[in-house]
Amino acid sequence: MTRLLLTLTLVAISILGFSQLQTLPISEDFSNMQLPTNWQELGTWNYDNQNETFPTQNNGYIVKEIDYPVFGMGSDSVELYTPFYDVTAVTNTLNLSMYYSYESMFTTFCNLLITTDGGVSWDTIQHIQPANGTSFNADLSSFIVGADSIQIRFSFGYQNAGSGSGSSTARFAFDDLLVQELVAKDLGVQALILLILQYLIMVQILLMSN
Ligand SMILES: [Ca+2]
Repeated sequence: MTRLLLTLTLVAISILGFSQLQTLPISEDFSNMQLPTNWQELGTWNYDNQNETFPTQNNGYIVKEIDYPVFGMGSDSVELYTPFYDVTAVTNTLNLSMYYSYESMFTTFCNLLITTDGGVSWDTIQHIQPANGTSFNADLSSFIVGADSIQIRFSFGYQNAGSGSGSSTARFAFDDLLVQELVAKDLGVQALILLILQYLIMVQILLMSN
């Protein structure tokens, strides 16, 4: 019942917040060691600043540990939502990057999701796989065709976790989330370099022919 109320509250907050679009980029290094302003969580996430290799781990990162569920059956998850961001002005590649560690001693899932309709439906950007201190990139361009806004969501949990021991845990930590539009390279400079190279090749040919 409590969970249902939490979910309904979150949906209500989402709908209210939907009209207050943020401006890209999404740039979060968790330097306040607390839930960032306008982010929402379902379940409690924690914060740490040690034992990782993230570029800004020293100022804090977000982390969640899940203990092995009793009997390994049923399901549960913790969710984390960014605010809504305006993507109407995006014309180039919209890229997501982040650093993360994910380890699990029983069957869990860790999904990176995106919505473009205010949280009514969600597309999976990536089923995150267990890895120790690695980085991740995703091109979001195909998800935002015709969209006005995006919201990113992390969903970490288990469903029918299977066999294991009572002391098993799963852990997901991430940091330095950046969602930004990649600016096209300066074609003027590229053209100039190409022209110089062509000139040098021509000079070389002329010298060789003499
Ligand atoms: Ca950090």
